[in-house]
Amino acid sequence: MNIRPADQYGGAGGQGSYAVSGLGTTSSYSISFDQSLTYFGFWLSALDGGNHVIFYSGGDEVFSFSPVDVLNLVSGMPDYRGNPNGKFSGQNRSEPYVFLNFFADDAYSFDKIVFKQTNGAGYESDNHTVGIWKEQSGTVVPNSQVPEPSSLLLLMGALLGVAGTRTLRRQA
Ligand SMILES: [Ca+2]
Ligand SMILES: [Ca+2]
Repeated sequence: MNIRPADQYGGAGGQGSYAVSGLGTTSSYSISFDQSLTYFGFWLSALDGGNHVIFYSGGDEVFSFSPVDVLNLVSGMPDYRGNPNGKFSGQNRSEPYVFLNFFADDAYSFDKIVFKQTNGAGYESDNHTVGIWKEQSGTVVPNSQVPEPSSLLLLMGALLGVAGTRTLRRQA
């Protein structure tokens, strides 16, 4: 994993630094937790076609979220295109910038998250947020929009972050 100062591709708020994968053919970075969690949120910036986030529990994959899933979320919402922050506002306008919230349903949980890119373009992330959720918020994404490599996929859904929406409106 590389840490970069904020630029047009990442850095929440247009300042500080952010995490990004290497730029080789494929690369990844991961976060492991010493307890099981049911909530993860992060600011995904400059989405590319090979950017996948994958959740694990005890070494088993329980959920993955593909670039197409992100594109489905922001379909018809041009405000989520391009960097929304500060001096980088409006740059890289073709790529989505979103805060994603993931809530594990029922008895399911995760203890590791992998950010993986498969097309030589970086996977940028920032403001990693973890916890055990009690109440969901945001725009619920129907499970039908998510492809199904396994039945476990239906146990988690992704929500667009309210905070990201507010940021974009302020910039508008
Ligand atoms: Ca940051
Ligand atoms: Ca990217």
